[in-house]
Amino acid sequence: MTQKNCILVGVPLDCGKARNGCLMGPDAYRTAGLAEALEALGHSTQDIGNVAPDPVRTANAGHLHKLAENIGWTSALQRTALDVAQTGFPIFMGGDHALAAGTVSGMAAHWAKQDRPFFVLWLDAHTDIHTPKSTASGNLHGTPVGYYIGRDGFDGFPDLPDAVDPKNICMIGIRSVDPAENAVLQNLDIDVVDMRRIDETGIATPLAAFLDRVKAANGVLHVSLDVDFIDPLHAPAVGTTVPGGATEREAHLVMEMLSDSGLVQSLDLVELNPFLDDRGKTASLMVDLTASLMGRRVFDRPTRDYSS
Ligand code: B3U
Ligand code: MN
Ligand code: MN
Repeated sequence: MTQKNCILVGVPLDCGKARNGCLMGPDAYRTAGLAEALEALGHSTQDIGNVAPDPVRTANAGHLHKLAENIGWTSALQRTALDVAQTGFPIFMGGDHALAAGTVSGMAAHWAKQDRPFFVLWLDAHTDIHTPKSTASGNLHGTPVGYYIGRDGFDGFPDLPDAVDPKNICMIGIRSVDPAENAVLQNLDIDVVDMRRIDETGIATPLAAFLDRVKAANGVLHVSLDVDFIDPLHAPAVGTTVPGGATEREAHLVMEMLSDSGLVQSLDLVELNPFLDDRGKTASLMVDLTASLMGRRVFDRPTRDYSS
């Protein structure tokens, strides 16, 4: 992979759900040696420290958990993404998945200015496509996809500069979908790769088909990696464990294929809760997966072309 200038952005956002701990995520990635792993691969790194949310006051959050704080993070991160995308390859060290409302919408705005089609790979057990009106839990980490595709119901949130086209989204690892999410997904062209499809075809087939589409469109790709994409056996440091997830090997294969594609331009690492980790093993696995995405290989071999 070509050498990148990796901009490490700490996002200690912990307001997308009730269980605390994701605010320690950025420091866990620093402790697990994310910058060192990237530098060992020949990339340059720049850790710009932690972002802070914009101050926001809203009345009447109803059953929504920390609505004002979520809005303040979304505007701050949208701005930050637009800014750092100009100088390098942003790696957003979360923080829970509510951060993706800001990071993905900011990256979409950046690439819209360059007239490049923007695609998102959502690696997650969940589809996170609720709106503040449809969420039953009130946890806004279940809503970022709803925000960045431009669904109604995000009162008080910053205006969306450029909505992501649902046709340009692929979700892999899905195994927990609420009824309201299922209903909206029936009417959208998001490619939802649930665990059944992974079992039927293997994980490489749907990913290769998606990467072919990105390439054919001359597009760029943002990857949003939720810790719970991976099975909790390998990645226990997450608040919402859902059994039956991707294996460590499947997760590495996804990252290696993404690396071979050369299409990825930005990355979210989300939902790591170091308070729940087992001697840092989840933080270390997330660093190793990022290294695979950025070119680490166990053995030199020709780049594999998966296209049909
Ligand atoms: N869909 C559920 C559960 C959930 C979504 N994202 C996570 N959990 N991590 C909800 O609360 O919206
Ligand atoms: Mn998620
Ligand atoms: Mn999830």
